[in-house]
Parts: sequence; C-alpha cells; structure tokens
Amino acid sequence: MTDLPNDIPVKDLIEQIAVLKKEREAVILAHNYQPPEIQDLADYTGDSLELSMIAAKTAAKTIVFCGVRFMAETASILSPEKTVLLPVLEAGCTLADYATAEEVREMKKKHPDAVVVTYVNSSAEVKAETDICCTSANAVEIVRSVAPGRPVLFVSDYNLGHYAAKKTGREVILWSGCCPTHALLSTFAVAKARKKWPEAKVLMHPECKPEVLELADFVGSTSGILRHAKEQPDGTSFIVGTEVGILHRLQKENPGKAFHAASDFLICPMMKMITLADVKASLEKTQFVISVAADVRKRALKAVHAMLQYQGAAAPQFPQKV
Ligand code: CIZ
Repeated sequence: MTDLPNDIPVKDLIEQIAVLKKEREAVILAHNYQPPEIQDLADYTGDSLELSMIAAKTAAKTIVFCGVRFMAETASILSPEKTVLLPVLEAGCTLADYATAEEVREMKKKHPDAVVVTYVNSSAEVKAETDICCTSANAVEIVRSVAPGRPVLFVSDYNLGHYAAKKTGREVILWSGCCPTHALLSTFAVAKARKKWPEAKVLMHPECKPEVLELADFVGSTSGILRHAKEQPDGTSFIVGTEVGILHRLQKENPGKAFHAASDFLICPMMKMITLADVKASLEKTQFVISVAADVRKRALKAVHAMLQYQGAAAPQFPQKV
C-alpha cells in the first residue's frame, strides 16, 4: 500500500478509522468489487445479498457502506433506525439508472398479469413498484418461485434476466438495461484469455452477455464464484469474467490457485471511488447519510423482505472476515 496524497500514512489512517469506528459504534461493510485496501479494512466483505442481510441484523448503530448507492439504500430500507453512510455520494450504479419507477409502472400497465422481479441493483423507488427483489446470487431461484403460468417482468438487467429465463424455461419479459462493465466483455476477449491460459477454468458472472456466458465453465454471482473456486483443488487456474475487485479476495482465500482477469477492462469506476480517507471522513463528519422516504421505504421493504424470506433456511452464513 502506498501513502495517500494527503500525506497521512496508510497505517495511521487505518488506526484513526478504528478509533472512530468504535466511537460511532459502527460496522464497515465492503462489496466484493471494492479496492483491496477497503476490503481489508472492512468488518465484512460480501455480495449485495450477504451485506444486506448483515445490515438487517447488525447491532451497530452506524453502517458505513463501501459499495454503491443502491446497496446503502437497501441497508437503510432494512434498518431505518440505523445511520447508513455512503462515503462517496457520487458512487452510483449505471445499471440501476436504466429503470425509473415511472417506466416500471408503464410496463406493469402493459403486462398486468406479470410478476415484477427486480434486480436489487435498482433505486428504492423502483423497488417500491416491485413484487420481489433478487440478486445475481438468487435470480434463478426467485424466477423459478413465481407461480406457474404467470409471466415475469424482469427489471432491469437484460443479461441476468435472459440467463434466469434460460435456466428456468419461464416466460420472462426482459428490460433493456445492462451493467456496462460486464456487457463490455466480448467472446473475443474470452477466446484471447483462453489462448493465453489454456488450462484455466472460465468463471463468469450472469451479467455478461448470453453469447459470452456460452463460453463459461461456471456461471455465478461473486459469492457463487468464490464458493466454486474454493471447492477446486490447489494448482487450478481460473479466468475470471467479473469486476476485477473480486480477484483480491479470490487470491487471498486461495493462495494455491491462480486467477486471471478475463479482460483488463472489467473495472467498474463507481466501485473504485471510495478511498480510506473517504471512510475516515465519513465517520468523522457522519457523511453521506442515505435514507429513503417513509412511503417509498414501506413498499420497497415488502419486495426486499419477500426476497430475504424466500432465502429462508438456505440463507448464506455471514461471510467471515478474511
Ligand atoms: O449482487 C451483487 O452484489 C453484485 C452487484 C454482484 C455479485 O454477483 O455479487
């Protein structure tokens, strides 16, 4: 790690954050796509489903969410009595911006018998128009759980919706939205990576395009990819088709295995905004508080709860600090 431009050595910054965290009775959550130093700082690292479950259950008064806005909003929807902080206000999600509540209402009018399944990468207002949320970790199961005969309106990732439709054989009305980072991965890039590392297994995220997923040995969310990689024997190598932030944890948890990014362009700029200095400022100044208007929250909570209840006994254990 290098020192930051404000000249505070990283070691000191980490110590100061620890003191502030104690004072504020805070917990720090980091998404699997966050920069390595933020993942290492966090109390818990995970995907949005795992982190939202921790947010719902933690006894901490303050949640510092090192991720993007929709994740902090979900934490606030689940725990409105807690102070939820997003250290950088501009950390948004392009995929979430593909759907507005108004557009969802219009689509519901066009498809009145459809069950609205919304990817958790969405605004609170869109969740409020939703029957049940899903994440990439449970999209297939959630779509499968919809009553037979009812079509699914899948908001707002086309590729994930397409993948869930293919896996379940269900009628799914797809939304025209995507994660620009995952959608950037081409069959050409994967073929190039395979040529470079011919022995490697290809792990892919379901936000990648359908023709790219065809080339995968395994398709899963970040938690699914982490689990799958752990199950493979030492000496295995992997080409990883998701945001490069995951490589840090994969390598840390699997020192006997090799991981290569499927493309050097798999970088989400929004996930790379938060620095250690931002986390310190966030705790120091109680910034930036993320909250959701009460009426929106009430309706969005139903959709998030429907997902969490569906998880039921199959809910993942909280991720251990790695
Ligand atoms: O659900 C999430 O957290 C995202 C955005 C990706 C993943 O697979 O973990």
